[in-house]
Amino acid sequence: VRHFHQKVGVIGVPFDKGQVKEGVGQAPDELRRAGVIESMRAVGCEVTDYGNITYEFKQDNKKVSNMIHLEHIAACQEEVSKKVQEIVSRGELCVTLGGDHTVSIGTVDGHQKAKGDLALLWVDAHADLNTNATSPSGNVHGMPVALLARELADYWPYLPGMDWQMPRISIRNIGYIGLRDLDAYERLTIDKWGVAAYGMDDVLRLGALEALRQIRRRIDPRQRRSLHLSFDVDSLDPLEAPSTGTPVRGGLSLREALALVEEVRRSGRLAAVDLVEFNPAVGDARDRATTVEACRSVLRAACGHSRSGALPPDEDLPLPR
Ligand code: NNH
Ligand code: MN
Ligand code: MN
Ligand code: MN
Repeated sequence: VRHFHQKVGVIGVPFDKGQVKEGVGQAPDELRRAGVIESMRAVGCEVTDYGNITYEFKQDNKKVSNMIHLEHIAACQEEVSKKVQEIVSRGELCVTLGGDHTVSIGTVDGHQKAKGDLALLWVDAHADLNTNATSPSGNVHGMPVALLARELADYWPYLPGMDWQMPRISIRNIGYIGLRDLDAYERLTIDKWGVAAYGMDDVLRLGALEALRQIRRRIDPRQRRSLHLSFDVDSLDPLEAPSTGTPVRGGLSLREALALVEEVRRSGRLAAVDLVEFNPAVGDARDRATTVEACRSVLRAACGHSRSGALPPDEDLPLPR
């Protein structure tokens, strides 16, 4: 059996203006330095690294209240969207190394433009469902899902610079796993729309894989949508991924997270993966190394590595004598 060589296109988005801590913008290059691209190749993927996304900042005086750096976000994520659309259209699995979680505004938009209907799995301690009217912080990394969801379009004012982005995904095609730190209005939104939102309590009660099975049945009942995995490293327990801006204790073990990513990968419909919120400047060298290794194993799982060795052996492996 000749195994399928998955083509993977990687972009880095060294963007940190969706939140206030320095350092998250260094993550893509830090991950490259640590050899994650080679680790994905070692799984058997044909990986093209398209480098980092750059953008031209257009000074814009129209400010939107309680939305920090919207003008940077609008300009950067428009470029991200274009690049992701191009990579997904080419049939490559698009892997985006963030950057804070605002990069998913661009990646999901680009994926959607390439593939039409998609199902979005948001793995996170947080729901990222605030609007500028409900956000406790004004940080846009807490708002991407609310920008992407069609049903929430009327809750936003006009956003200058964001005309390229249309909220086209139904909130019914968005699922969460790993939640444990929600703001009041996020809870309200989840309840109002009956969002497939699974917290750490659900992971404990059902197990991670059963929770995922239920989510997939709800967000993609006919199992035909292109799948987008948006993985915030703060979904992991801080013991597994300490170098992140807003750690919340009591999170996913790496064991659970890898089982989830392996299962998503096995669906055969995974078209885009975002790995966001790794901040190499948080913690010490050991924290950074722990977090890099967690990121590496998540990316390997997304590329088809299975801990049970389920990949067919390479045809050019020497046979045992
Ligand atoms: N919910 C908070 C906010 O909106 C925190 C969001 N922080 C995240 N999200 N890291 O994933 O500001
Ligand atoms: Mn997030
Ligand atoms: Mn988070
Ligand atoms: Mn081969």
